[in-house]
Amino acid sequence: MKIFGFWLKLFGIIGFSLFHIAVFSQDELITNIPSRNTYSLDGQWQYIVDPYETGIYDYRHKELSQNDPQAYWNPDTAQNKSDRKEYGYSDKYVLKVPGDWNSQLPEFLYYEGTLWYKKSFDYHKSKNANRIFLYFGAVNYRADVYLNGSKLGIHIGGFTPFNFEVPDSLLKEKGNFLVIRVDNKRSAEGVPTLNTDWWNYGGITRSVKLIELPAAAIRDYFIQLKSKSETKGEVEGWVKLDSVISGDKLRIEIPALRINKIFPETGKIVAVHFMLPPFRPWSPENPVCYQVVISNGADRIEEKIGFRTIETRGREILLNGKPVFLRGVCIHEEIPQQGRRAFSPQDAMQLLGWARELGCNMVRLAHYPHDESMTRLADSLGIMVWSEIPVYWTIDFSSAAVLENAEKQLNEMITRDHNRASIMIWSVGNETPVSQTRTHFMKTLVDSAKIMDPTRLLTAALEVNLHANQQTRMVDDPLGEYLDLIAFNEYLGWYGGTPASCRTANWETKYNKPFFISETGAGALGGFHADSLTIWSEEYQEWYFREQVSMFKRMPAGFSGVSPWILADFRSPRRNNPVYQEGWNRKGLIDQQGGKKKAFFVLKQYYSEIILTPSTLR
Ligand code: GCB
Repeated sequence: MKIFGFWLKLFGIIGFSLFHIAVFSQDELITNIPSRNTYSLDGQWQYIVDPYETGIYDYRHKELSQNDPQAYWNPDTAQNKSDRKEYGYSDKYVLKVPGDWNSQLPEFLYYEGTLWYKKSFDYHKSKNANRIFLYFGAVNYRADVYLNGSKLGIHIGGFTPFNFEVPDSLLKEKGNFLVIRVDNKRSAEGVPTLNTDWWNYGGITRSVKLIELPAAAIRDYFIQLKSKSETKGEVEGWVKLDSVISGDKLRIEIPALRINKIFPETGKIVAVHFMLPPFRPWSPENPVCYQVVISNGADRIEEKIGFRTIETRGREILLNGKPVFLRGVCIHEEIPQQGRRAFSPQDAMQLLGWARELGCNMVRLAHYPHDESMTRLADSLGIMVWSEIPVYWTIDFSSAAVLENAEKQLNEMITRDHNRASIMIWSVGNETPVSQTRTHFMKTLVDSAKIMDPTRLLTAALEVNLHANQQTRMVDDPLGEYLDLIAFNEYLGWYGGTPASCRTANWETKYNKPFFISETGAGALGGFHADSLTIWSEEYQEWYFREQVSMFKRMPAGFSGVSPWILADFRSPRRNNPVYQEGWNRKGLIDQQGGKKKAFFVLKQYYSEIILTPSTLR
């Protein structure tokens, strides 16, 4: 009966995906790219910067037709000496992919608009390849994709992957050209919207690849322990095939656990259900990931999966059945020393390496899904992850199109990472202002996420209200009703009061659930020293965290962790103090040059005390 319920939910997911294919025109996501046969299109791409969008609109601002010779997706070489071409791609103008454009050329630092990318390539299809897909790790914000002059589709949303099937007839052995129109203009109906506190890095920010799939490919799979610890090693999930070959069987092997299970391919979705023998659960102390091989007659996928349970019981979070305290930190996807988007395994190593030095067992990847190299590295380092969609501040909660966009980004985030052991928490947004419309919007996202992945905790970073008694800070956002973890941002002693305010503050949540401080922080310019009352000094920030830590130690039952804001300074156009900020949010525990500020060590000390004597918690 339970399996039947699961199937119903699954059909819901498929219905959802098909609906989105119709609207957004890209294909269902291919997962586990590292295990696929791929051809990289990373490297130098030619570009045209096009603030007036001449590549797509004529002088009456009418859209150019598909084969208009002035459209920037068509061949850009003049046909004869009289041919008037008012655009062209050239090696004089190149950008690196992956990478944001803002950090690559000084004149692009503030650019928000349309930029066209072009890559020429030859391609020889391998013998076993049946279908070819073009895969993007992420493009911020809107991508219109054209191959050899034909439009493959569009994608909206700057931080999630997408792929398009490439028709056989379109791809040639020699002389292909791929053109991407990238538009990162902010808009009121965007997710995120006009207003954020981070840099709007534009461009093809993550890798681009051709992916070869066999017929009957294994498109995606969900192989996870059921969420409750009492289930003791029960794996329940599914494998999604592109097509079914009659009589074919699906095999799942976990060699180290001597698992070798066969499932009949009765349809494109194969339900899988089996028990693990005694196994070593994944945990931050022991991040064991098992090699899992999924195969059928046509395809073979290798994956590393860690098995663990995460759940709540009353006011506690339980990892593998035992209470856990999340020693976290928030991270933006940015390398401060270079003021650019992070995108590579080396970048992930720098950021998660810093988090580890701080003593973290958890990171909050703010405020959007980060590159897959982050979550894969978190799996192997044993760092628990909170992953979030950019439903941030004042997006248009009344719009059905905005909700559809947010749901699609949620779907892509979860689909890409639903086999990562490190991911413990999906977040559907940050500091969204309470109203009935907003709560309905957010609940819709929570409900969808629960269907897509019933095994992880659901949350959103909420705000706190000062109680009528002026001392108690109350978390009573109605959205809390639907969340597993009550998370809130507090900046007591920065946005209001001094750090001394922490001494008398009391915290309460109206929900009998674990609670988590998803942000707290103060700005300090690295290297600026003064007495602790001087704002922007490292000493002020140090004092702020000292007071915060004393306050954490007297938090009521249910306090389950904290992720201070933020690991490192990051660019933000909202931060315009000409002496201390200069376009940077300075709440980093690490400064723009990669130097650790004094506050880093306050937090490190707190975390090391928790590791040694968990009773410090209260
Ligand atoms: C917040 C936001 C975060 C900001 C931060 C700040 O509450 O969630 O995105 O950057 O405060 O520095 O004010």
